[in-house]
Amino acid sequence: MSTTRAGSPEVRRRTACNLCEAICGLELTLVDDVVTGVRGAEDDPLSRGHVCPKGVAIADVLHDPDRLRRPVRRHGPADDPRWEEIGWDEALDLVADRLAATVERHGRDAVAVYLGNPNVHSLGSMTHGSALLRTLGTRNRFSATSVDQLPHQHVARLLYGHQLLLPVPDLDRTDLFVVLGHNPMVSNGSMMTVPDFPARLRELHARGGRMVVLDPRRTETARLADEHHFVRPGTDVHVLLAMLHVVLAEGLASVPEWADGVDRVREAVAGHTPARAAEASGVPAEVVERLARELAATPRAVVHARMGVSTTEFGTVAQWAVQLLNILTGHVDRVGGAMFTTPAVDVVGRGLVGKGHHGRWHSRVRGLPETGGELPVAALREEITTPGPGQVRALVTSSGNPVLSTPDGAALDRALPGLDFMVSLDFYVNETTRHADVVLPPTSHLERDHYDLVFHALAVRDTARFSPAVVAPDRTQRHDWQIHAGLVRRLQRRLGVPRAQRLRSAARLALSPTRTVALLLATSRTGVTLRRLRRTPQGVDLGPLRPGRLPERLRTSDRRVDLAPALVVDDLPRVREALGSPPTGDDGTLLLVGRRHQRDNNSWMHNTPRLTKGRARHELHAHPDDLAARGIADGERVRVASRVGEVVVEVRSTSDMMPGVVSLPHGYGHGRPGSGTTHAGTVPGVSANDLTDPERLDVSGNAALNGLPVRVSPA
Ligand SMILES: Nc1nc2c(c(=O)[nH]1)N[C@H]1C(S)=C(S)[C@@H](COP(=O)(O)OP(=O)(O)OC[C@H]3O[C@@H](n4cnc5c(=O)[nH]c(N)nc54)[C@H](O)[C@@H]3O)O[C@H]1N2
Ligand SMILES: Nc1nc2c(c(=O)[nH]1)N[C@H]1C(S)=C(S)[C@@H](COP(=O)(O)OP(=O)(O)OC[C@H]3O[C@@H](n4cnc5c(=O)[nH]c(N)nc54)[C@H](O)[C@@H]3O)O[C@H]1N2
Ligand code: SF4
Ligand SMILES: [Mo]
Repeated sequence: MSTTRAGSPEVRRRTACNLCEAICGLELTLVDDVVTGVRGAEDDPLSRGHVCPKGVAIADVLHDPDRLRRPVRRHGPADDPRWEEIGWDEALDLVADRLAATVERHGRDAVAVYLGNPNVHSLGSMTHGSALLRTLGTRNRFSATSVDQLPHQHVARLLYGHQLLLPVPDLDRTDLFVVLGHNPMVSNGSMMTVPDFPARLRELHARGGRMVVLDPRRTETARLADEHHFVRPGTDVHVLLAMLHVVLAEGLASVPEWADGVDRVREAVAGHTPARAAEASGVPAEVVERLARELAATPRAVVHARMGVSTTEFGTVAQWAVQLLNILTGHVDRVGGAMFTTPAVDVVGRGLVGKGHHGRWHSRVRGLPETGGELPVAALREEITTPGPGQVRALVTSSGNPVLSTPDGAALDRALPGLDFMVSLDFYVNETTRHADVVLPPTSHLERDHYDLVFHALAVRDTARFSPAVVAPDRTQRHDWQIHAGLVRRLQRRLGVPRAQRLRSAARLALSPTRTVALLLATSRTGVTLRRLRRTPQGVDLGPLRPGRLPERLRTSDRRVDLAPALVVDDLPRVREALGSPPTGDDGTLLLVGRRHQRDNNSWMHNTPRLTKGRARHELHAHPDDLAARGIADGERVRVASRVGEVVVEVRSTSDMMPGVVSLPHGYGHGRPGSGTTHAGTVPGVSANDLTDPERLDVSGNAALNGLPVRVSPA
């Protein structure tokens, strides 16, 4: 780095990467507070030295001149804004005034909130974020959860009694790993914190284990699999139900003593034969049968399904079927199967996160049920644009970019200027926050302490690690939690919250996230304290996942698992209807799926040239036969059109795609004017969510982003 003074001493600091669920331990070198090197921490008991290109680029955010350090207020339209820096008090007062005025004039539901993905990666947002939601008291709460893992949470509550109580694959000891709609070689695992997936996969193979992948694309993970089968998008549900059918019909099931209702399951899957599943999915019946038998016959085996399965029209039934397959083949709560973690801070056991619920209220326009207190984000746009009592007039976004990340983002983009007021907590002006009247930027990752409350609880090994801030922010900056505290204090006063209650809440909010973690650890049964973590910056190893936690670990009222919850079984007629009419037509439609790349991070790491250089990777991938049938050559620009919109993008011909399926990554489409990042605006690409359809939902309210019918033609 040229800005450093020659001769300044080099210092070493530890941190943890918070960019994805893998939470790798990192070793940084710094000269004069400038990060000059990033390495994976070899002695980290969880990540064991792993680091990926994004982790190497983590300091690019810290040093990015485009990153906001102080609040800004927009003058002029979002397409051609002039941003004025203002002071924190002025900004927080202004935001509180406008939000309170909206509540007074139009009611609490007139303020909507959207929480994006990095929210769960920020300790301060985790400890201090819920106070703002409580203070606003709106039912119009949305988050990235409903374009992601909502079916997992829905099923976790229905089966195990808590939305975050999910068994994690015991990847380090399993001998058969069946993976559907998941590409951990690129994504580094999800709903399964697994840094260093490549090494863990090598170890699996070294002990004679096997990995089987079902995916409509021959992915980076599929290439390393012992078996890969193309599956038609949206049809995994049929494969999984047929596997369940085989397990039950062939007497391969063992029902744990803590589970009830297997007869209702048997009845529910009766018609789901491998032959019918094969017809719908393209996965041969022989494979479906064999996989079911192998799963039952292998003592250490586990099924895991992620984005490609969750974000389909049957995400909930499919994730339920995954859990049931693991349970009924004797692999839940067992070594080498899927087990519950024992985190040092047990957010589930200690009730720090609620159990969840469903259908307590419904969205105003479409009548969609809430799940876990959130409405489907696919309904956000219509709640803003449909007039009437309860219409959304103001919006708070925090660490998100729904214009690029939620279905029909283009329509949301058009709707946002119609709001009376918008505020965003974010350190970038992005495609969404460019619409905000005020942007409140928190400190970035390396400027604040971190303890991971969420991902230790989902990790393939029990560990705990505390990472103090690497560099001190300048005094005019604010942490996420301080912004939350400042907003809550001001809003409470304006909304007439009684003084006694305000004082109680002020005392709670004055406690820093680190103090909160220290207190939580002080009463942890694992013996981990903040002091010990400070002395052990690489992290404390609490050992492999432990079997035999059930039924004690269950949070259901009777400490039992109902295998056939009504909210799942009631959706089966819809599945059977789909089984009769597989999704691809002879009408020339192709099915669109998503794709991630090792150097992309959803929509927001595109401002760092280090990650965007090299061969472009935003193209539509399509099978050569599908292109030939349409007279399209490799590299040409094509028009991709769905029910809701169209984009024009370069195409790449590859037999890695299943015929009839095309793939486009999300998180691109930075060409919109007014976004404040210089480099991201030059990265080509279009937004996949200008195509995705807000009407396509799972019963949980999760968006069916994958398996979208599109037409592809020469541009
Ligand atoms: N490098 C990188 N890593 C990331 C992220 C990132 O943006 N970049 N994002 C992080 C986040 S927020 C998350 S949630 C995780 C997600 O991590 P993953 O679950 O691994 O997500 P994807 O890479 O989108 O993989 C989904 C796979 O599903 C396949 N697929 C699509 N439709 C279907 C279907 O109907 N059936 C089946 N069987 N497969 C289907 C796609 O081809 C794709 O290979 O990744 C995290 N890690
Ligand atoms: N078609 C399609 N759409 C998808 C997906 C897909 O596979 N296909 N994947 C979905 C998934 S899994 C996800 S998680 C979503 C992600 O979608 P979102 O959560 O809506 O957005 P991100 O792209 O993660 O943008 C995160 C924003 O948070 C800011 N940020 C980063 N760190 C912090 C912080 O500590 N504090 C604050 N206040 N802000 C911060 C960044 O600057 C950035 O602007 O996209 C979803 N959309
Ligand atoms: S795998 Fe995830 S946590 Fe690890 S370095 Fe890469 S982005 Fe960071
Ligand atoms: Mo995600």
